[in-house]
Amino acid sequence: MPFISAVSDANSVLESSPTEAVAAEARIGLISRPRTLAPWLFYDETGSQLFEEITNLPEYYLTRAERSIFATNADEIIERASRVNGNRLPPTLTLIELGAGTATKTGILLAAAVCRQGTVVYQPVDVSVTALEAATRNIRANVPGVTVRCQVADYTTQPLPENRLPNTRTLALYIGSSIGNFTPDLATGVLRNLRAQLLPGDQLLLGTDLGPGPGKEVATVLAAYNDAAGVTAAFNRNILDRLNRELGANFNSEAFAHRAIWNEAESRIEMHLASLAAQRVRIPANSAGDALNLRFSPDETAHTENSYKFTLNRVKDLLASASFHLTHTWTDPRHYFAVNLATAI
Ligand code: AVJ
Repeated sequence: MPFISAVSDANSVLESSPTEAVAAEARIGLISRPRTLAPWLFYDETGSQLFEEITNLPEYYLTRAERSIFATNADEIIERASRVNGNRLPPTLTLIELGAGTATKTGILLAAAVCRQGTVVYQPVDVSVTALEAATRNIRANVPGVTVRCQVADYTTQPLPENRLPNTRTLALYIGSSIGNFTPDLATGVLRNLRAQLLPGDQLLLGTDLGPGPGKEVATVLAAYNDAAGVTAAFNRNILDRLNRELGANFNSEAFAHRAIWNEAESRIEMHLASLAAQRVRIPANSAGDALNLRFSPDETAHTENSYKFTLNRVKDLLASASFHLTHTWTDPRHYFAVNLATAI
């Protein structure tokens, strides 16, 4: 995971700039067998733009399905998240979003919260300053009544904002099936890091893509990662271009094929980059170590992403493993995607 400290802490930024984290990650991943490149490397400026494009592709149903769930159920989601047992005053929600990106879907939930409570504090957390700027602009322009407080942080390891007002409850949003990028152990770790910063009664809204089943073909899931226009392929190859730009590597990204496969045993889509020929790549010496001379044999791969697909039982167990109790799940009519509300216990 990249470490980017809060903007105010200039020393930490210098000690651990994004490019240093990229250099370390690339070295560790590319000398491993099988070779790997962590999915957070996708999201430089170009990659974030390509991801935005992916969310609009006809094959990429995830974003549309989740947005439709929000559009249909936002009031109920906010009402349930605000619900109390006993006769205490209903709390005011503060919404914190992990990996907010440009917050395009969040506006629907924020509008529902403003409707219920008049105003709402929204705290997007992301490693990307540009994404947070876009999120702030987007929400300020479209949802009156929201106070936006950004935080630059890696939510998987770093603390969340904790300037809690009296009689407020945190609703943490972790949407878009971002949790799907983590293996089960790491996913539990991410949710435990979040849980450690919440109080009992705080809420988590978790978006999860669902696995193939009745009415959802493996082919449908695969197509979402293998679009006809080749945007996902460009997104995948951009990792190599990024290593060229930031580390001075000399990958020919066109000499690698985008490959997406369904791993049934692990219930996940895997993305790989497969070398189309025997080729050599050099990464000059950098903060992470000496120059690297890599040899790829024909068809040798680098594993760039896992995207886990869930069952509702699996969601329940994952939440329980981090001391959250699943209280409600909303799905779209085709049962492609699930939005899950859980209470911190
Ligand atoms: C942002 C992690 C949810 O796994 O579907 C999109 C990223 N990768 N196309 C996903 C992604 C390829 C996406 N997540």
